[in-house]
Amino acid sequence: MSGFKNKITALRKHHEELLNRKNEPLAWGNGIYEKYKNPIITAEHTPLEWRYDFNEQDNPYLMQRIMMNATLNAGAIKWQGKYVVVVRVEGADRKSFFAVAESPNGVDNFRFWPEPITMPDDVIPATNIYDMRLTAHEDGWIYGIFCAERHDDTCPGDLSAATATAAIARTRDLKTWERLPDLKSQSQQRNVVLHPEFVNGKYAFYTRPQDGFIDAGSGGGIGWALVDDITHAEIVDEKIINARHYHTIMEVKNGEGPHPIKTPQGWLHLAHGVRGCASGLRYVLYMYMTALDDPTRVIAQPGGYFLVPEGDEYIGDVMNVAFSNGWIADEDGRVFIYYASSDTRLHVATSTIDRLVDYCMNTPQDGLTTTASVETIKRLIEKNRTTNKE
Ligand code: M1P
Repeated sequence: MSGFKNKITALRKHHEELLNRKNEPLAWGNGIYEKYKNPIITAEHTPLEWRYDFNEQDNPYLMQRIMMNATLNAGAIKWQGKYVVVVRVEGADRKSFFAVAESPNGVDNFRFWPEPITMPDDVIPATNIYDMRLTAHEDGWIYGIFCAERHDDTCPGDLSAATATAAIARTRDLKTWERLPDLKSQSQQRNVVLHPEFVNGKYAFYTRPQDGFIDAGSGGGIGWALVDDITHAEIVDEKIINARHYHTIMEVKNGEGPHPIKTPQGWLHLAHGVRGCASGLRYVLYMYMTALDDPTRVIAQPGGYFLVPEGDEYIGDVMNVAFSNGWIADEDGRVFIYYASSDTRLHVATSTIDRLVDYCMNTPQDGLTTTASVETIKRLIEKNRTTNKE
């Protein structure tokens, strides 16, 4: 065999070993969920055919002709018995695109489908698209809501001025997508999520109004808006249902993660919160619950964060970021939480509906001051003192 062919064989073997690598839960977690030893999808997991030209004449050095930078922020859905994620893949050219990967068990052996998604661009074309939230809606469609980024042409001299808009697409098979007009809104929008059920006969959106492309500014938190016609979706009335607060994990920004999971006790929400510090913005995940009869009424809000970047997760393209826009609730009560670390790679954490509801209902709220936090700790100490006497 020629040297070139040997190189290809070795490359394919190395890639297969990565794709077939078994994952295992880490010991000594927090009791709320288990994190896993390996990230589930990295840039190296992308198919070799996307990156290499295998023609010896054209690529004698077997170089990567197209490099991939990151695999992050994935929407998720259980589809035909498989754990399926719609990954934000980012090339070395900084353009993100969507690609489907599937696993038989949700924690390892993820493989990309042969080609990335071709997302129709027949509305106002976008420069970049990312962070899809998947919703299997009760109307029968699977919707993908994602951010469409365009240059802000009102700032002609500023090459980093951009706008964020919620784009809407739908599919029946995750392969062919129909693009609908973007969500119309007075403000810029990112982290928009479609609720899975009709509310008062209307489509319901979790929103995140923001003053600029980066700054949430006066857009007080996670919002909620009802829409009559999803084929011409427009926010007419928007109310904030999960507000930001001074000196909390969501002081600077927050945003809904995947669509909430329905449980007998209420809707279970996963979201991200952002605070500023000397090393920049820190993105962490948090949870809350809302009432079944009114998904805008918060019934539980555990204080502080739920999941943060730890160890190697801290390091990456955008440091100190945990972000999630996909989870899967299995029929047996298990929950697979897909989160990205530092805008670089995708991980899974596993838990159950029961544990997550317990976490939400029984974790003390943020008292918003040091005094309140110390009182909360002392109450637990006292409870344990009493418990130990029995
Ligand atoms: O870089 C961290 C995250 O920043 C954005 O989130 P937000 O709109 O809340 O600031 C998004 O671009 C997200 O993709 C990214 O992970």
